[in-house]
Amino acid sequence: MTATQPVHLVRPAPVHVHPSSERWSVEAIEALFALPFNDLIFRAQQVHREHFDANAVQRSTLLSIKTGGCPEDCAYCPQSVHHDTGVEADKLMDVATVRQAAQAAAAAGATRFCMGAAWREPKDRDIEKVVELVREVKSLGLEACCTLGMLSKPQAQALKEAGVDYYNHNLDTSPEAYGRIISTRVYEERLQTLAHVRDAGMNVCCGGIVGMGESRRERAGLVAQLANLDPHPESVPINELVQVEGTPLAGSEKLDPFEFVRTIAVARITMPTAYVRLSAGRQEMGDAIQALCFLAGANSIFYGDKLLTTGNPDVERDEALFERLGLKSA
Ligand code: SAM
Ligand code: DTB
Ligand code: SF4
Repeated sequence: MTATQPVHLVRPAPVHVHPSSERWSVEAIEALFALPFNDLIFRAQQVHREHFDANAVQRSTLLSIKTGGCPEDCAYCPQSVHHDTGVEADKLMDVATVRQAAQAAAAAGATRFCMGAAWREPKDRDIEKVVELVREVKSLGLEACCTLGMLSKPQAQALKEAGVDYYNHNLDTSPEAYGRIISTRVYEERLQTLAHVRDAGMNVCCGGIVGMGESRRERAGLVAQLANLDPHPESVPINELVQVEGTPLAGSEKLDPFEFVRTIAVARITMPTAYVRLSAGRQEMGDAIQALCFLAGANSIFYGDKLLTTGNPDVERDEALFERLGLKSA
């Protein structure tokens, strides 16, 4: 017998938790991505357990309140007028329809209701109508979230006053990859809206999409942008590209599912107090990969059988998965 500890008893190095103000370099994030899978997941679990109940998952339900006809050319999006996807352009939904959907979401167990609109940026009169919808959702005891495109400062303030708890505005990919995906706006404009949301006092929900043909370095670049927002977002949706026929990204090479799980883990480690949401792409994912995502620190999902225009696992399947994994609602 030697004095050396058997390998299986050697503990990984202690986790260094970065305070929110500390900047993450792309290289440091790439180094996390490059860890052996088990070490990465272990570190993510450690960080997760320091800040959250490891068995609680928050549930948000989405509703597309204004579908299609969007002037932006986001290469992933079925709602852009630039792509022929068969998604029809609709007008803004009326209050009664939204109330009904929100009631159903609350009854199914969602705690947050997220209203999405296919706008580049809302007009002031759109905001007036959305304010009415927000009041309705809040009156049901749900948290309200909106994702309406770019906002001016006063528009962000008006939403905050109406009771919006979270504003979702994704950076989607790294600054370097952005121009390959969207040509009708620049990264800086997204950052500007995020600043307006923060200044107005709403919680920031900001994440991105992986599986768009980006490199690992570019995935690390996206996470660095998110983690270096000061403070980092309270909610971080990690979407896997849902490939929609007619969009330029349909037919992209599918991401290795373990790389998706790694992205979740890296988001958890770099944004310790954020709700990391396992977002679009769950319908195409097996239960085992979803379970790994929860193990990697995902603690929020979109809940209900539809995202905005594409499908999501139905409530029964999610209830069964929660039961099998011993997960509870946050
Ligand atoms: N128009 C607003 C905007 O772009 O901010 C709000 C709605 S937009 C549909 C919200 C987010 O949905 C996008 O930022 C993107 O991250 C996500 N998304 C859109 N199409 C997607 C797809 N096919 N797969 C995965 N995520 C998608
Ligand atoms: C987010 O990050 N993902 C959601 C929500 N925020 C608005 C949207 C996913 C959309 C997936 C494609 C669709 O259903 O149209
Ligand atoms: Fe429009 Fe948003 Fe879709 Fe881009 S992601 S095309 S801005 S709805």
